[in-house]
Order: sequence, then structure tokens, then C-alpha cells
Amino acid sequence: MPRAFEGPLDGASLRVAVVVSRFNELITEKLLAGAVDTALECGVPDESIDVVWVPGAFELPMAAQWLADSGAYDAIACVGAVIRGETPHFDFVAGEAARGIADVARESGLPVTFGVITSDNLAQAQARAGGAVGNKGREAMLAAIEMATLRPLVDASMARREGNLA
Ligand code: INI
Repeated sequence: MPRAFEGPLDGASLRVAVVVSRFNELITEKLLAGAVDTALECGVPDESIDVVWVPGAFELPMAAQWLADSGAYDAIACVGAVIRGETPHFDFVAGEAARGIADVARESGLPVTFGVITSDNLAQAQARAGGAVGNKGREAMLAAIEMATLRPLVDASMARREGNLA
């Protein structure tokens, strides 16, 4: 029988941070609300939720790195909105945000999740910020909590397996 591991969405013992970018703030404030409301719904205590604002999505990875290095958090959700304009700026900003956040997650070993909307226009962004297509901030916080609670389950199981093999 295969063993299955799944992190419960129970944030009661977690300390989490949301890094949110100010660019397209009318969208990102909704993502922030989605992330914070979701953390509270999952039982993360209000005083265990910190919010850090940065100028744009390009800056999300750097602030996430600082927070990860601090050792003060179990999970970090990054939220932002990159909306395609007339210039190639979009591709650079969106690409760097995605790559940078993934790098911080892997290098720190901490769940650092990607709640950045990358859309062609404002309507698509609104749909993903609490509209018809959900809320990317909520998704990012759910993923952060699930990964944070999954880690100890996997670690404990691997430790038991090593113990059995010794
Ligand atoms: N930042 C965003 O978060 N979203 C955008 O759509 C965006 N566009 O289109 O330019 C954007 N640019 C700013 C960027 O994130 C940096 O803050 C800036 O380049 C300074 O490093």
C-alpha cells in the first residue's frame, strides 16, 4: 500500500508573511485581502501574520529572501499583478518575479508561493483578484500553508525510514 502525504490546511501553529507589490495596487490590495483572510480562515493567529509592501513585482523575490533569511516565518506568500502593456517590460518583470520567487523557495527550503497575476489586460486581472476566476492571493496562501504543514510530515517519515534501515 503506498504511503500518501498531504499537508493539512491548519495554520494554528504557523507564522506567515505576505509580500505584496504596490504596482497595480487596486488589484494587489484585493490579493492581499484574499491572502490574509485565507490565513485567518486556516487558523493562523492574527499576530502571526505580517505584511510587507514592495514597489513592484520585480522586488518581490528580494523581500521574500530577506524574510526567509530572518528565520521568523514558516511560509511566505508573494502577491502582485503584472499586466501586459505596450512594451516588453511585462515579460521581464513577470519572468523575473516567477524565477526569483522559485529561486528563493528552493534555496531557502521554505514555502514561498507565487500569487502573481500575469494577464493581458485589467479585466483579466480583476477576474483573478476576487472576481469570476477566484483570487490568486487566496491560492498562494493555501499553497503556502499546505506546503508548510507537509514538510514536517515528510521529514518525520523519512527520519523513521532511516531509523528502520539503520
Ligand atoms: N510592476 C508590477 O508589479 N506590475 C507591472 O505590470 C509592472 N509594469 O508593467 O511595468 C511593474 N513594473 C515595475 C517593476 O516591478 C519594478 O518595480 C521597477 O522596474 C523597479 O525595479
